[in-house]
Amino acid sequence: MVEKEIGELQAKTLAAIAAARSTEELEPVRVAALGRKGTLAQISKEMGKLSPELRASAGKLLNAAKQALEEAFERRKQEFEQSALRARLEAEWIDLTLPAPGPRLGSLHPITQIQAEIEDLFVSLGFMVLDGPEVETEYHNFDALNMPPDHPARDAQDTFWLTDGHVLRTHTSPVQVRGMERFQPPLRMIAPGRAFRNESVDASHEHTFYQIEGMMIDHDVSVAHLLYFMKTLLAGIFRREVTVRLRPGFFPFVEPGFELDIQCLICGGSGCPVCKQSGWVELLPCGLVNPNVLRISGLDPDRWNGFAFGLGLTRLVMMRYGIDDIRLLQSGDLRFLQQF
Ligand code: 2NL
Repeated sequence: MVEKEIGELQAKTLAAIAAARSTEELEPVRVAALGRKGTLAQISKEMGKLSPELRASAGKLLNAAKQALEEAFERRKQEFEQSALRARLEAEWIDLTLPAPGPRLGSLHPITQIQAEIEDLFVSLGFMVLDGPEVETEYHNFDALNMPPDHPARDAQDTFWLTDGHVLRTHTSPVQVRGMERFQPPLRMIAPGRAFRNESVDASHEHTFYQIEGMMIDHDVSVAHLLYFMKTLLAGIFRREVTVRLRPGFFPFVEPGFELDIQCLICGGSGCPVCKQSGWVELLPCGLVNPNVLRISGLDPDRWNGFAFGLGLTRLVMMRYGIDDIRLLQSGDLRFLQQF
């Protein structure tokens, strides 16, 4: 009777061990069979009622069943541990022979890129690239450029004045004035950098903008030379030949002064929204250096003359990439910057 009970328990428990899917499912099966109040303990207690002969043989059988079940539990538990380990090794391996991902690279701001391109182009044409202070004297920013004391650009509404009489330069022209003071002609130089105007900021006006001014001083420089260099410059920027025209323009530092237009690159001159149906886009002011400007910086206008121009980099970048809000350029917004 007891033998049968032990046999059934063993068979049932072995089946439950095999059916368990995890260590967690296994534990209640073990407690039910081998625990202190489990079935085996129960049977063991009942065996006290048996005769000594029966008790001895049943006791042997019980011990054998207990050992067999304990072994079966242990094996099953190890199986679970093995497969858990295999799954982890499969999921968590890393290949230490792969190259490291390396630092995340940034990129140059689009204005810096176009500035570098134009610098390279002018260096190849024999120009110096000059730098100068952003906080300027009134003399270098205005007087030396033949701008009369009552010129509207000097007004505090257009210019940031410091309390000590200095200004934030309103163009990079003063760098070229300093170039004329420092070097002897013949002279070819460009002055790239930041300039500042007291503007209310909106989608097309910024208080800080970037430009490159340039000038060449030599003997008998003509408008033909100016046009040659401007066409070479624009072909480099737009990577194709461009058709240009000059309209008269007035700036105190040049005489004659011009507005240089290019034939619209979008429609080829037939008229479109970009050129406002005119076929032409205004690009840069330029001219022959006013003799007064040469004289103020100590050059003899009877021996020397030259051409000069001012190119707004901010507008050029907006044209090249189709940027419709000037404020994006100074925003520091990575979603914008990462496109370049
Ligand atoms: C502008 C200004 C121009 C110049 C700038 C210049 C400088 C010297 C002498 C003569 Cl030292 N001219 N610079 C000449 C013509 C136009 O434009 O604000 N352009 C965006």
